[in-house]
Amino acid sequence: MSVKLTRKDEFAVITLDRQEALNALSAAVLRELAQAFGQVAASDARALIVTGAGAKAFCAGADIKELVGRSMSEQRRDAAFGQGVLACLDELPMPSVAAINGYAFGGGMELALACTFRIAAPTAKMGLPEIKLGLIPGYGGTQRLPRVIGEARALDIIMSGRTLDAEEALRIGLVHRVAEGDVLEAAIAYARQFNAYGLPALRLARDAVKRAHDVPLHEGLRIEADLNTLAFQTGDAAEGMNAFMEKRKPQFKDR
Ligand code: DAK
Repeated sequence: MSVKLTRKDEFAVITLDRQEALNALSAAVLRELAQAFGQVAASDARALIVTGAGAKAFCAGADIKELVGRSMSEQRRDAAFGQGVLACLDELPMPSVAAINGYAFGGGMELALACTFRIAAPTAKMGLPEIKLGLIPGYGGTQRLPRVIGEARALDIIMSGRTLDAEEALRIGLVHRVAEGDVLEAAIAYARQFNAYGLPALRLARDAVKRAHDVPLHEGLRIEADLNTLAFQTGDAAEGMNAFMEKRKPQFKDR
């Protein structure tokens, strides 16, 4: 198994461990990831951390050796499958954090982009180098990158295929933090801040923001009003407002 699902305190941790290929995403790894995301979705984990084994790579992308010699219909099917697997990550009921411990290229960067948040090691290197292979990203990179950093920067990165270091990634908003110490510990510490809040409100907030990209402003405002109204119906909202009135800390119960 190249995908390890473990637990660290209240968090699920998925580690890609195929170090001989810099944790590249073979079809088998994608299938294992799909299974692991399903298990995390059904668990009581407060957040998911995704990382790579070893000091060198988070994930060096799709397995290039497997991409060679595919028919057009096989490629189409593979792209849809890979996109579907990363959509499962994007839509988990809890937040997810990519702990980018080294190279995150191509499908590896797309994996990080499907996480809610990204924390990079100072030595991390990121990019979408598919253009150098005569390809374009196939697991969501052309769609998620511009939504995260804007169209102009995304076009620069995708059409040049260049490599970004952690400092640039932080400056342009591709990653949320650069870790000072161990990147996995930093990702867990980042995720821990969400323990103070209820999962339903966290999920509604994330969904409201993400859906903004798909619709014009007036529809987005309606979505916000709907999801905001939904948040009001939760027990957590009653508890949060009561706690404020009673000048005490809220005890959220995720319902
Ligand atoms: N796939 C397979 N093997 C890989 C790999 C990858 N992406 N990246 C590295 N490896 C393997 C190397 O082949 C080598 O194995 P051996 O040859 O020793 O057996 C081993 O990992 C160590 O790599 P290096 O010897 O190259 O290590 P270096 O430190 O010298 O260089 C590097 C590290 C990350 C700079 C270099 O390995 C590299 O440039 N790797 C490729 C990075 C890359 O181009 N990633 C993007 C891949 S394309 C789709 C369409 C497109 C896509 C997907 C789907 N559909 C239509 C379905 C494209 C997606 C991509 O991600």
